[in-house]
Amino acid sequence: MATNRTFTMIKPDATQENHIGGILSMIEEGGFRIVSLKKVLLTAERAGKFYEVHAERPFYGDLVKYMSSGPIVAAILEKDNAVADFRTLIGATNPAQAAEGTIRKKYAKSIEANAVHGSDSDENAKIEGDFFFSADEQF
Ligand code: DGI
Repeated sequence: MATNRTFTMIKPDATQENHIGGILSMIEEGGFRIVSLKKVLLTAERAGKFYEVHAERPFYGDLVKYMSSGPIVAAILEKDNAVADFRTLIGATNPAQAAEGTIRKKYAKSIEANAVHGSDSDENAKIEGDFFFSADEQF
């Protein structure tokens, strides 16, 4: 498994407010190469499957509803130390705690509508990338 890749989604709030280009620019300027890219409208069922690990959390229902409320942009990204460096670039889950210069500081509206997703491990990056992209779309 490649350890120099991570997976991201630009979430519905950010796509609806025309921040796709701004966020992709921050990603590329942060040194990441875009390996795979697509815009998708998730059904509630697909969103629920993606966030299955959070199924027991109290916010799961709201999260699934939100993530299927509008299109998202899914992408696989490549860079040395991709998972950790991308978590640094996106900032804290809660934008009130996100550092200056991070994507969430600039674009997130709330802890739920927080503009972007970033994988939390190499293993999850692979699982999440494969959730959206077939092998011939990962190059
Ligand atoms: O890896 P992160 O996206 O930073 O955070 P996470 O894996 O802990 O949670 C996944 C998503 O779930 C997060 O991006 C937004 C949502 N979430 C997390 N904590 C809360 C939450 N949503 C609500 N409404 N309330 C929470 O406390």
